Amino acid sequence: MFVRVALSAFIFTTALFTLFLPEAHAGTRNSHLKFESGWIRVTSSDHPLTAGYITISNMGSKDFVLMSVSSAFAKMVELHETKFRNNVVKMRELKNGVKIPANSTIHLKPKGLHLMFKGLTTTIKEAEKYKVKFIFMNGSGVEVTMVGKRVGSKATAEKHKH
Ligand SMILES: [Cu+2]
Repeated sequence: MFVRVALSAFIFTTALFTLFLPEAHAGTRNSHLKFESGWIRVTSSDHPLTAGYITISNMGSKDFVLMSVSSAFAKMVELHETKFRNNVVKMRELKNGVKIPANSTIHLKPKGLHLMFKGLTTTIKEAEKYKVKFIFMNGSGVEVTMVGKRVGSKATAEKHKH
């Protein structure tokens, strides 16, 4: 009986840990980072690109720089920022990465910072899960599960062109 309770408590703790820190195995250098609400805009078949969004918190005392992102379902993933000028949307690739200062949170969200998945090899479907790897300047990587989501009006989606 005791063993059973202890075991389920262990499983519960492990599940919680996994939920908050996707790669929080003992000794992982990335245990200071938390990834939340990651999602990818759904696509119709044959569509070659889409955008992804996520919230990343750095709970450590050192800055992190997100350098690159990769996934099995896209040939290339770029870090982009969106700027509006005279109602025209402009995209810029952030080749030097995105800084996540110590004790702060960054939000990749529509009309702001985002991930640009290019050369999609699959259709992004609603509620489906996709694994995406985030690589930081110190060489560490974290695999995060992101979910396909349908959001916004058609007009918004069509503005997202490159
Ligand atoms: Cu973009």
